[in-house]
Amino acid sequence: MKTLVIRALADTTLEGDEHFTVRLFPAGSGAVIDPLNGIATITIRADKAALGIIGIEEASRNILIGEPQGDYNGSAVVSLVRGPGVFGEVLVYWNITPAAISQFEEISGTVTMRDRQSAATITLKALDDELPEERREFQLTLTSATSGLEISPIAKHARIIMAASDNPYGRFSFTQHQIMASEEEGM
Ligand SMILES: [Ca+2]
Ligand SMILES: [Ca+2]
Repeated sequence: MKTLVIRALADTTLEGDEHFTVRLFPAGSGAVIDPLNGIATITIRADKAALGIIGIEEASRNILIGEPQGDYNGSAVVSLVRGPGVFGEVLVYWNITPAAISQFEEISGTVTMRDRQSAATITLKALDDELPEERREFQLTLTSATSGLEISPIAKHARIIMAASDNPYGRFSFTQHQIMASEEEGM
């Protein structure tokens, strides 16, 4: 019995799992390689940081959303970024607090990022009602993620501002539609 040692070299590149095979070849005449056991598969395990760090993109940390009105459908997009490691499929969970179920179509969810995917989005949708409401603030938080995927502590939250809706201060209108004034009267 002979032992063959294969050593992996450390490099500075972030890499995911890598697989390759080692095959035995007969060196001279007479040597016979067992066709069933002549191949070994080798896996170099991914770097520890290969899954990366995930966070909310800086431009998405203040989001304005409102009830659907006219051409606006009531949605807003929160962008997520992952890096420098982008290897492996990962999941990240988010929620909105306070949990106002009547305000958003979804107040929690999961985002999947595939192997080598570095960006993803969460689409929020405000629900329409007839209630006059003042502007309110919510917080979206990345709550947890696949083990090994780190959530950036500085990019964990986004401030969600729900615009005032349905005339919270009442509707103002003129009681008189034509107001006549002349320059002379003011003199
Ligand atoms: Ca409304
Ligand atoms: Ca409303």
